[in-house]
Amino acid sequence: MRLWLNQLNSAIPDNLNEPADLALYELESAFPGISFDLCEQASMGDGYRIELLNGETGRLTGGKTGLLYGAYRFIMDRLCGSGYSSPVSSAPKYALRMVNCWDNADGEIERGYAGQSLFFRNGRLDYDRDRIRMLGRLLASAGLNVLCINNVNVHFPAQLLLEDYLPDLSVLANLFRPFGVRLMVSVDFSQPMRHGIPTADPLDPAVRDWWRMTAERVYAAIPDLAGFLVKADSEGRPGPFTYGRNHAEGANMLAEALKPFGGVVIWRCFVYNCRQDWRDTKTDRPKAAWEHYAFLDGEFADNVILQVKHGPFDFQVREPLSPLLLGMKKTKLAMELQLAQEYTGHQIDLYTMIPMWKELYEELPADNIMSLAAVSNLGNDENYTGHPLAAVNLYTYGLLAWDPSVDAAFAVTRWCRLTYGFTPDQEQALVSLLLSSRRIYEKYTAPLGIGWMITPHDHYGPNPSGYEYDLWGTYHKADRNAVGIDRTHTGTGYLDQYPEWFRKKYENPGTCPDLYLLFYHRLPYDFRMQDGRTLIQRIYDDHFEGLEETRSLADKLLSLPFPEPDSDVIRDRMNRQLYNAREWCDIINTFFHRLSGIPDDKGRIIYD
Ligand code: GCV
Repeated sequence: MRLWLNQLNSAIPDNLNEPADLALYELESAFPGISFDLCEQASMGDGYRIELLNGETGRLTGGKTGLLYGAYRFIMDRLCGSGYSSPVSSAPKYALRMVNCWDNADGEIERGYAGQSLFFRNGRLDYDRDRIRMLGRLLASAGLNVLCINNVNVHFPAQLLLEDYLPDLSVLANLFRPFGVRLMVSVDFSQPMRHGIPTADPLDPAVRDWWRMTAERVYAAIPDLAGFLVKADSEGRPGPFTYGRNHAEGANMLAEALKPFGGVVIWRCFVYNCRQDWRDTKTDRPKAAWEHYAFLDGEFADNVILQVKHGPFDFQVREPLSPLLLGMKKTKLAMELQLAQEYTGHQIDLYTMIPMWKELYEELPADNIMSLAAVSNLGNDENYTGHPLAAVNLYTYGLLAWDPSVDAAFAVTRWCRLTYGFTPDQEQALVSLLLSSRRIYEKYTAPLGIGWMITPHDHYGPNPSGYEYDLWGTYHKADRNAVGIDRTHTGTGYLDQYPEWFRKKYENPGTCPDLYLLFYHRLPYDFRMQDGRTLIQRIYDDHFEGLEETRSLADKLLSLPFPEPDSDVIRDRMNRQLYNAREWCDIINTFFHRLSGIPDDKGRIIYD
């Protein structure tokens, strides 16, 4: 098993209590020939400045945690071959660089593809301290600093993290503290009702008191807890709507309780009707978040951050940027990404995400948000991410959260070098395979932004009509003539939620970027794409190409000298990806061929 920074000591001592102690330990054990002078300047926070004087003395200046980030930066730069002829300074763009684990107390992970939880077993906090320290190193070296360890769907007994399990949680917080990682807890909005209070109404004085007292207790045990993460009124979770209150009233009530302790409320905006009747053509699910939140812009307390999924649906391979991220100018926002490959191959198929994140930032001014969050792809598999190459997503996410202008190829190259130490040719081959993997996956799955043609619930493999007559609002409405939903002004009006520059880019099917075409438009199969091909031909071509490119990716990937046991795991997963790509290609092509009756103009095999 190879993790990035495997060049460092595999044991991290138990007795290093401060980030500066850890920084010194990591530096001195990585480079015994260099003596380091660490100078703490509190005002620098997470920022640092590194100098290498005459090659033998290093001087590191930084805030309390900045010293640690500086140490890892120096170590990684040197391992990647940087000379340090002049000083290097850096500070993160976002103060909160968050990882959200969807771990349940029984040890299962919702949408987890790397084994069981690293934190919970049998309903209790129960973990391997060495693995937690190793995780601390991985997170800190990637620049990540907030870890929410429990699922946003708070199933009993996870509520006890704020109650009987609080002492255990505090021990875990102590373990992460030297790594600059602060814990966060997902909370159940109805939790006061476990304590004899008949309501969870956010305006009820008894409810407010309960949360105030709870915050006091929690912060007495964990003074640097980052705050609470909340999924409310979403997919059956309790929330303010039950009491006729809006989400500003709900979030602000918790914010008031956390305020004296410097905690934040991270309030998720994943609210939509998950009991939709497929016959209902008035409701268009992507419009939901805007309808629930846009009118509340400016109403949230200053320690509330709205956490918005990057797209209006749910982590499909291609979705537009959520309109909330462009529209809520008076509200603190975090963008939520998903490292767990729920819809993107379950950490079986290769899928490197940073090219997609960089596309989001082409339309998202980095200052529109003040934080990034990502759903974790971690588990207790030996390599932490199931597929050894899925770790690139955790590492590059950290680099992006530190500096959204980071170059995708630079970030991926750095991960490859720190993990495998290949020759330059091998490294270049791996980097280019990783960078192409997202587009390849996109080609063989649901076409041109339409999404959702995936096996319901499990979300791996094709089932083009699996969600078509279901409750989730995720319809493509393919018939014998056309496919897609018109989301322009004359259709569902979804595009009206965006600023004019954005609308103009997508509203006309003749000029809409082709990869988003079926997200915004309903089009006949003989519609002419900008490149002259018909829509149906483009669908066939993409799918055949996606399968071919997967085959070529497999050949190239499997010729690289991965060490054991990575090579076995990679080979096994690659074979499963090949099977999956073929299923997707044939089923999607057959689906559209049967409906449209239009043959492939290149005469390739479509199974009818
Ligand atoms: C944690 C999707 C997933 C759910 C997840 C939810 C969310 O619906 O399938 O497993 O629940 O998103 O983000 O809250």
